[in-house]
Formats: sequence, C-alpha cells, structure tokens
Amino acid sequence: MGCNDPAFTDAQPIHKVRLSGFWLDKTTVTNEQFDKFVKETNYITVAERTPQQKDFPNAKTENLVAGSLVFKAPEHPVPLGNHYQWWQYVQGANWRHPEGPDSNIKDRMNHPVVHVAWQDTAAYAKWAHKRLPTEAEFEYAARGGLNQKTFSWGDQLKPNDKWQANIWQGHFPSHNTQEDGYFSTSPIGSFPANGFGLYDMTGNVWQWCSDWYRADYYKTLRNRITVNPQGPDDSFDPKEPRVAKRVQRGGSFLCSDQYCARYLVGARGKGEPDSSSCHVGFRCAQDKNL
Ligand SMILES: [Ca+2]
Repeated sequence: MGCNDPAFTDAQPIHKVRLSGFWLDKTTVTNEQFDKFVKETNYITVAERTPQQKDFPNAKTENLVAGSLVFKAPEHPVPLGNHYQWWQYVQGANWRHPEGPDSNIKDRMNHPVVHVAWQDTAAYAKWAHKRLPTEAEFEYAARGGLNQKTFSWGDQLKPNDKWQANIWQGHFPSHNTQEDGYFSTSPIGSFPANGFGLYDMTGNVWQWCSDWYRADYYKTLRNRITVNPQGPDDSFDPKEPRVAKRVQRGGSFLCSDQYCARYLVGARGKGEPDSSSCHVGFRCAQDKNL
C-alpha cells in the first residue's frame, strides 16, 4: 500500500496491510440511487442547508448561503498556485443542481452523485446497511489484484492508446480536450473495470473513505503488517493544520499530469467532512460475513 512518487510524501512509506474479506460496490453511488435514499428518508445534504452563524462566527450574514464548490474553467491559462481561479462557491449548487440552480441531473441519473459531504455519505451508507470503505480497503480494491502497479489497471497511463479512466486531458484548468470523452462526470461504468470487476476506482469522482486523514499516518505503519487499519485517531494536514479532514481516494475528472495527478493508485486525497464539491462522490463497502 502506498506510492513512491516523490510528489506524494503522505503516501509513503510503502507498507503492508492485511485485510479481512469485504464487499465493495462495483460502482460509485449514482444520482438515481441517492434520489431513492432521499425520497425514503427526506434527508437534506449539507450543501442544501443554510450555514449557521454559530458555526461561522466570522462570516458576514449575507455570505451564509447554502451552496457548494463548482469548477469553472478560466477562459485563459492561469498560474496553478491559486485554486480560487477555478473553484467557485455557488449558491444553490448541490447534488440536484451540480452547476447551480439552473442545472439539473435529469440526464445524469446514472452519473455519480456529487456535492455530497462526508456526513451525507455516512448517512446514505447507514440507510443502505453498508458502510464507507477504509482507505486500506479502497486501495486494495483499486489495485484489482495487481501488485505494485502505478495505476489500477497496470503501469501504462494509456495502454493501447485507450484511456482507462475519466481524468483531464489538455491544459489545466483552462482547456480540457476531453480526449477521454468527458469534460465533467461520466456515467458509471464508462471505462473498463479493474481486475476485481470494479468500475471507476480511478478518476471520475474522488471517493470518501471512513478514515481520518493524517499526512504522517503511513510512517506509523512502517516495517510491520497492519491488520485491518482503520486510520489514525485524529486528523492532521500540515497544509491546513486547523482543519480536520477525512480521506478521499481515486482522483477525479479534474486530475491532470500538470496538477494533482492523483490518479496514481497509491496516491491519497483529503477533504473537510462538511465540505462538498462537483467532483467528490463515494461508494459503499460491506463486511463479508453479512
Ligand atoms: Ca475527462
């Protein structure tokens, strides 16, 4: 488990884990599946709730509006140091309206649900009598039975000149050539399954895992075999020390070799549990003895 790419120090060292058997959804949870959950439970996602002043004491009242982060491609190339050049908090953006109030999911019912916060995905998993996968389970599953490969399908990014996942081609973030066929999310199962028959373990949308994120967690697991690791007890991201985060895996349609590149099977991602955006979704796991 892990990744030797020098850019991803939080995914090092490579270490061994041993896992009990488990089931993992073949695909990410779709809009259609999430719609069923919401219809049965009247669940309201975090992005649909108006933020409360007590939770954001320094925010101006007029800024306390329900919404979510939406990717907007700048018209011209921009320096990659400031992600606010392509991320916008859009009022009214949520899982039903991925680009904002004027957008809808009518033609995207078989796409992954997005704009779901970690706690939304945990609520769905509980309703489905499932759970989120651990980070170790996700990586084991993503590797599809291959050992120490760069990607979830092998060592070549584009074997036989065919894209194996929905990522970004072209100049990030201003020009997406959509060589793989998709600017944004793709319908589930649009790319080949991996060795375990799982779809979109790489690309399309980031997927929440159950673990807290610590950049130094793998260093605590070196030189031994850890059985069923559940993640650290708390979170620490040196890049944002005061923000607790959960692990995300897989990368998304926004991952490019110029930025992010976290479509490597051992690479890690992270996000605030209350945050949501247009390129983060999830899938569920189940214990094998159920
Ligand atoms: Ca794409």
